[in-house]
Amino acid sequence: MSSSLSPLQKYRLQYLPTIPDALKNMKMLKAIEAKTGLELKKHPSELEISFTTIADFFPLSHRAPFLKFTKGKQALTKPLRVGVVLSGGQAAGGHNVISGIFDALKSLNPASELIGFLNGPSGIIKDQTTEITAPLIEGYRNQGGFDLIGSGRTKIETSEQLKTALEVVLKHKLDGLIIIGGDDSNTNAALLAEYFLARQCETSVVGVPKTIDGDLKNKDIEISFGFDSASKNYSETIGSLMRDVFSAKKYYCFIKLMGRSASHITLECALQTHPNLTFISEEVAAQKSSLKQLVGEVCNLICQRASNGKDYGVVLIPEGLVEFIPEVKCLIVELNGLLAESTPHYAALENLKDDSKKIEYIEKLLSKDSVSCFRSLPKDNKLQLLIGRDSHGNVQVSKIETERMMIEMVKEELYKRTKKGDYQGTFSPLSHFCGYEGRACLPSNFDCQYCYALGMTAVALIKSEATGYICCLSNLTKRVEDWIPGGIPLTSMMAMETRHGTAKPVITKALVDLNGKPFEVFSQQRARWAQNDDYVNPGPTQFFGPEEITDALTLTLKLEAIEKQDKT
Ligand code: FBP
Repeated sequence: MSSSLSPLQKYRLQYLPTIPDALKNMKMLKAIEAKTGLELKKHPSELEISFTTIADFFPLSHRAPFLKFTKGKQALTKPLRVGVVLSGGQAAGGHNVISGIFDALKSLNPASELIGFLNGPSGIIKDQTTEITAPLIEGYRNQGGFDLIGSGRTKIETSEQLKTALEVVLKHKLDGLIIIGGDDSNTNAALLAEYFLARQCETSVVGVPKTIDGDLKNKDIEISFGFDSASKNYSETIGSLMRDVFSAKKYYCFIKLMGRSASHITLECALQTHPNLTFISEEVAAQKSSLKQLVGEVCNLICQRASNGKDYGVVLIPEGLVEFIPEVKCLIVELNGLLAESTPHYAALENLKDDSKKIEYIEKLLSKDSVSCFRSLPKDNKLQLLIGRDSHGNVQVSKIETERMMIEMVKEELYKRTKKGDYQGTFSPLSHFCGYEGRACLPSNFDCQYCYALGMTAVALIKSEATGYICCLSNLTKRVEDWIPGGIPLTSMMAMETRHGTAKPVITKALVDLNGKPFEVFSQQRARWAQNDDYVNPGPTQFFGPEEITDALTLTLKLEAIEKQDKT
């Protein structure tokens, strides 16, 4: 932790998250099969044909029951030794998961120990650890970032890596290993749990749902942590930019929002701020809209507003949009194949220093359709599509400046319309990326409390010797005291997907549901937002003041809860 703290950071160190009633006495917790609160449902093994394949991968853990915690008899607990690792991108609240784990362990038995694996899952493989002590954790309570132990994107999946991980947890005599991560990290947690079980290793492996993207959720996991803080952080920025645009009345602001594939963040920010136009990637894919059509949509908005004397506006663009536009998606798939690190083209392209030569080189390799799509893109975006892939071999959408791409293509189209006499306005665009700042900001009250309770739930699962589970708190739209802690078997969240040509069990990413309540509310209002200036400025995340402001929930969470209730 930096030795300098702002006055607000110091105040936040003192903030005490409210604890769900069910977690108030860790010593009395008892795990039971979920019958109420958490919906009792049949395990996919009883429902799906794909079960045979999932069961093949998880013969020992695929039948684990859903769990929830209730009050049991006070029991003495032996000291527990637990390891924790942060995996993937930052999400506000990560430090509170760790402080929740730490406090829960110490409340069970003051001799319990927590060790942090450094810099992500590679810290397990390389056995790089630090002991998390009371004085150390004190400086990180309610603070943003992941810097207490760092994070990383290494995956533990090869047999060599699994073997090393086993040796390391045995060496540290761990009762539990907590993996704080997104869908891929939790898939790997399930693999690790199964691997340990098969080798009679008693270390429980427990996952915690983390990602600002909000795509690690289902009927039981209501939201991943970090989504609340990130969408509040971005909504503040959007609201302020709107106010500027509305005051100056001469700019069009194109704002790209982080969130990888899913558009949950963009949808939440649109509901909070009411922009003139918002693209939702899932809708673009469903309607099979082409890039030209999307550019046309923006231009229609600009022309119509110009005819009402308005040469300003705000457009929201989800980070992953390009991957959902059919022809760009095909182009990206071709490029991913051509530019995989093992291919000669990857090395050849690396050796070309001149950007135009790189573009020429790749154009020769692309199919007819993809080359025409590639040629239609602005030069900077062509080059961004050629940069290194992520650890899954996919293009890094956060590095593609879709907001600038849109601006360039809109400029061209407006020029044509001006020449035809269809547009007489003035187009002064601004671009903005709401990205990394929303991942490491000071966590909102919601994320502080949610994360702390998730950390405690992880310990409850380990104490119950449950393995292959992800922590779950349900009832999140109710008072924190009424949240219900439980555990969801990771295998119940999996489906078979083809990755790099091989069928693999993976936790399915939750994309925006076009039949869901948040999208329905958005689509009922967007026509009004397009022409009227109904801008809303939510302001910065508040930590002091009335609870309805400090502890406000995202509209996504609220609307999904209403939808769930309507269905029952
Ligand atoms: P996780 O899925 O690991 O939570 O990461 C989320 C995210 O912030 C995405 O929204 C974004 O596309 C990506 O990470 C950026 O990755 P990197 O940190 O490698 O630049």
